[in-house]
Amino acid sequence: MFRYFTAGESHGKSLVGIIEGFPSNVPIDVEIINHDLKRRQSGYGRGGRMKIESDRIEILSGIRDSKTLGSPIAFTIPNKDYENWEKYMDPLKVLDCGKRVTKPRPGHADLTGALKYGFDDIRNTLERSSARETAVRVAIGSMVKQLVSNFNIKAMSHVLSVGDIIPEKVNDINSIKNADNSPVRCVNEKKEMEIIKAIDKAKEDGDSLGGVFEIYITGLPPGLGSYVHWDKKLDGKLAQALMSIQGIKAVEIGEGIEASTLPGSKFHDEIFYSPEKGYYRETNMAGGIEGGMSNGENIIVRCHMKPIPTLYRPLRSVDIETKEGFVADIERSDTCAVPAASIVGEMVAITVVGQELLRKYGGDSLGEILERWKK
Ligand code: EPS
Repeated sequence: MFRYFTAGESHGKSLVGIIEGFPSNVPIDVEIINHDLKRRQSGYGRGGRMKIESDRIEILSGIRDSKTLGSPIAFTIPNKDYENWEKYMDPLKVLDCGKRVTKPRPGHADLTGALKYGFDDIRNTLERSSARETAVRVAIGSMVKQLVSNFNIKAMSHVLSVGDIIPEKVNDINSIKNADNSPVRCVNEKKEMEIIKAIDKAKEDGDSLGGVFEIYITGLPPGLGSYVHWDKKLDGKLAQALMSIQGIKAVEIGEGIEASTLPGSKFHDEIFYSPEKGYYRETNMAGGIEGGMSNGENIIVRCHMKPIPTLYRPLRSVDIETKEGFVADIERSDTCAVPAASIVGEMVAITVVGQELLRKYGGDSLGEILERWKK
């Protein structure tokens, strides 16, 4: 089992990641990681910052000759914008406090973070609460994806809706593979146009939009996670990890929302058996998880993201220094980050699956895990 840490401020020198416990002999293609980092940065609706950054990973340890060593993998993703921010963000001496922030933005971590950690400059909170941190989680997920590809386990994501557009389910899950070809990562052409229009309109109005994205994980064996104790449940782990992505307010597994309204006879997936397929279900209302365990069907998770709280049409708040009310300053911001968040979701979900795969089939090297997998 591996664990991981992320560090770094949004306008600091660099983002940092460490993965400890990753098995040895896993081939890692750094260009695949860079490609996934780029996928996160693309997407219609991002703001000016994404024009500055072109994220690339720099591996510092744990990989030699493009194969993991079993030792901690350490890496950085430098922030290009740092050169514009050094005087405000220098770890040893801030030369210019001109960017001191005393006006908390509603919907952000700003006010509560400053109260919690005792700051009179909200920058100390907002730099770390920023979704920029997700670049590190994408890099980690990309390495996990390369690990689980040896077991033919795959993760995909796509955007179902933005704003009040009514989502339509996809019938053919193979079509999700084309999500990268859409600027909003939506594979339904009609919805894609609606989403682009909605983002344009929100931008024009100085507003922001949330939305829903869906993650599929395929190729899973039954039995990842467990029913025996609350903190071993796979659905619980996925929900925790996905909910921790900045802006995510709800996580639905399978038809979790409909489950509360349907009678049992219409919800539960019946079980069949054939010598070729083994046990299988013809429906997947459970989203591939029963009793906190993968049941061998595809895992399906939907995440609901709130609209970005930094608006060009500002909301009312209170200055932490003067305690006076004000209308928030206009700041550079994204209009909609749902397409980017779908990549983060895909990577975070596969990271959980990778951890659970190693928990069940674990070993020190890829070869050892593959041997246990085959048995
Ligand atoms: C973010 C605000 C914007 C986003 C940023 C997240 O950054 P800035 O304040 O520099 O304009 O672009 O997202 C990223 C930098 C990223 O890499 O995703 C925020 O406040 O959370």
